[in-house]
Amino acid sequence: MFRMRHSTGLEASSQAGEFERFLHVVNCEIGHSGRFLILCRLAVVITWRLFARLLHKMLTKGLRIMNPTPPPSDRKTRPNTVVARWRAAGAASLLPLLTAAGPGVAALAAEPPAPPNIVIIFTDDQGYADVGKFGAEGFTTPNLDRMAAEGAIFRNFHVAQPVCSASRCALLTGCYPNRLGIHGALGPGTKVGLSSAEMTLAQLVKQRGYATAMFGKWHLGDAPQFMPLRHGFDEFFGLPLSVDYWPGHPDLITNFPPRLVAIKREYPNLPIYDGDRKFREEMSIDDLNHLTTWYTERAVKFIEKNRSHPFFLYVAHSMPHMPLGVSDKFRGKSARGLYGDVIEEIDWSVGQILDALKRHGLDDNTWVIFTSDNGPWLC
Ligand SMILES: [Ca+2]
Repeated sequence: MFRMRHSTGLEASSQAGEFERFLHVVNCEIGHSGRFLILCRLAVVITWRLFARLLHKMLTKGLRIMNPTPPPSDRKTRPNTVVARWRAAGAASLLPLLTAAGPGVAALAAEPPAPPNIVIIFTDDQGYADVGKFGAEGFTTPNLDRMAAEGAIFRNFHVAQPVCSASRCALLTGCYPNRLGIHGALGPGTKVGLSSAEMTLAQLVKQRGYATAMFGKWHLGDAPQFMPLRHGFDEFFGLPLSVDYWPGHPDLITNFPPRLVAIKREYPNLPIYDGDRKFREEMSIDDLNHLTTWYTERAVKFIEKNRSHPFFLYVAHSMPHMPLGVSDKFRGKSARGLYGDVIEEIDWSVGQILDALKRHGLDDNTWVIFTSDNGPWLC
């Protein structure tokens, strides 16, 4: 299944078109327990292969019978597929639904179903117990809890590496990140990034007529050739890196050892991008506090714009990675301080996205997957 190829850096390559190992592991070593969580509206925590098989069956078999870009007018009249109705199965496990996906689609070959929209909500360093369903104290996550109640929870589940860039590389390419030369967390000005030889999830679904967007933290290379618009995303708003690669880091003076402060003060400006242009040359503390709101607003607009068109939306929150930022809507609201406020704002963001899907009648034909990239660093 896995053809090993030794490659590094810009020349790194893989057989990314092999969908068998696509969309993998979304892992959450969340919380002190060191265990993993995934949650989706139909809340799914997945092992690689299960999810890869689902997408494989849907997109390489099921969608083969469809028009690549079904006319909007046809979309509402088409019956949902078995897969499209998986949400209605409530807390049923994903496996039987995956098994049913292939035959279900094939049986409807005479009348092609609408392809499902895909939403992946990816948090940065969120812990296992940082969701109400998993025992959070001092703050609440009603929207995530609702996803857990209506969907499925997968607790045993792994990522390729417990660190930002490598985990994202694995998610978007389906490849072990070391095979692609992506190790750990890439710093500013790195000469290594996601190779153009790779096929990302965005590029894959674009072949089937999906609109694609990414809002949030990229962290797969900050040079122009590595950025999201070069890897299948129609839209991008967010940061090229983690929020701590920032000379304006507000905690530098009080919380960091002098040696580390000296290193971070030498970082170049941390810009915010809108597409391939800079929305900000240098992020400010006020910007940091608005990131979650901005990502959410963009996500909702993207859903509205593509409500009659299949889409893939990847929301990669910069939070709750340090330094923390939260809008005034949530600042001081939780009993767990700034961290609790930040998680409550992320939960609000999830609710905004779910509400947008429901408002436009898309919630029965959209997969929503929520997970953290690697688990907490505030141990
Ligand atoms: Ca991370």
